[in-house]
Amino acid sequence: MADAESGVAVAVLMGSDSDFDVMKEAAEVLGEFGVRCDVRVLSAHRSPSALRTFVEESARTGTRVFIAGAGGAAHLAGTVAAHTALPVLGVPLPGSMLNGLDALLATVQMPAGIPVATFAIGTAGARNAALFAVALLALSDPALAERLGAYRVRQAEKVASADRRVCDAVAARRAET
Ligand code: RP5
Repeated sequence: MADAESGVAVAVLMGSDSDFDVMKEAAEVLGEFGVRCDVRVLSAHRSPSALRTFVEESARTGTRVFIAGAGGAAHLAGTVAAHTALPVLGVPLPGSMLNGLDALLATVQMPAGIPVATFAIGTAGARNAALFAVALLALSDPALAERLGAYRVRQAEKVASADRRVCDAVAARRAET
């Protein structure tokens, strides 16, 4: 699932180490699927040269998908997309005075021609971006596609067992009255 040269198919980027608590969820999901990733703090505003160098170098050495999480005036994903035509998945992060709504709008409102796939604010977005990266890689990796299918089955089983628990609890309550 990764290029032989680097062995790393996905880069998980964040604008600050204050983003790590949320963005580590993306790395965890990728790990569950056996997808190796780089995890880096690189800022569109504070370290633009380092960001550009990283994007260009990692695209050259085999990275296939970039996940970029940032809060506030969140330009990280858009800046990554400006430097590569590979898929860029943006995760708006909370933590600002506007609780991530600013980051959501900054990430999603890209000009036509430079796309960023934008996910939910926060942890759900980080986890879903990782799952989406897995889905992209699975297009050319049947073993990974199988693991993604199995993940969906396990998820549905958890919902079914939650449903049984709730139905039992409701039935028990009704029997008491
Ligand atoms: C953004 O500004 C970062 O992605 C982070 O979410 C936010 C605040 O950064 P720090 O001031 O905590 O470093 O660029």
